[in-house]
Amino acid sequence: MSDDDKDAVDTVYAGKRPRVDDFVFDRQVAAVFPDMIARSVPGYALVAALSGIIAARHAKPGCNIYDLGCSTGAALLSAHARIDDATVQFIGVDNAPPMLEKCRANLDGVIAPAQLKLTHADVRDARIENAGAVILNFTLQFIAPGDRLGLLRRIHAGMNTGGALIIAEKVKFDSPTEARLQQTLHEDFKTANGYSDLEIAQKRAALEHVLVPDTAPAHLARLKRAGFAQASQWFQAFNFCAFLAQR
Ligand code: GEK
Repeated sequence: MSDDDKDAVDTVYAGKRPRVDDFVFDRQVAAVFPDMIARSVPGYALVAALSGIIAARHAKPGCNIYDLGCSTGAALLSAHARIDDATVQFIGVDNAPPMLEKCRANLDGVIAPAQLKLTHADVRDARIENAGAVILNFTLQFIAPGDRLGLLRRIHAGMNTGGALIIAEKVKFDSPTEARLQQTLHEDFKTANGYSDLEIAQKRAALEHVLVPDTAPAHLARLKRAGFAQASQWFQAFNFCAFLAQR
């Protein structure tokens, strides 16, 4: 991250828009991403930090640690900080060039070039092999629902026995009462972090067709269907959850 961007405040949806287009991870979003995600996703920093701890517990010498939808590299940095082994490879994949550029700027000089591979690709096309841990945080929700099981099966197939898949997601709820409550609390979180009602409403409209959440039980059931020996939930803050599946 350059010094310019470190403190860049997210005002992407602050101005009234005549029409709100679907959300994209473009240059404008990449420039303010750390601020946007910290103020929008309750527990984001904790999830990134704990993902690194979980990845480290599952890393074996010579294995690959993947961050699929790596954005600016927070989870990769966290994993690297806890894995003191020069034979481990850190592989980040993202299909948005501006996000990957930020990621490279953040990781260069921290992770040795020989241990780091950043790939511009759709996670559905990424080659996954010899994986000790795969981090898929806040990214499966952007994949077409019909492609999600296939992606998880490919991750499972590329994972070493004893390896871990870490998934964090926005979730939905079967109960309308709980759905309303959690959405209200999430909006309260955004208000507390300085977003206006207009910003919250325009961002919601931008994400409506782009971010398609599943329920937590649907995540757990699909992880089992994908072949994982065990799957559990280890985090929730309002309508955001994280899961751990082991092969
Ligand atoms: C974090 N894990 O900071 N293929 C590759 N990348 C994708 C795809 C896809 N099909 N779809 C979306 N992305 C990160 C996640 S954001 C989450 C952060 C959010 C990428 C997209 O370009 C973006 O960088 C990331 O997934 C999702 O924990 O903003 O809500």
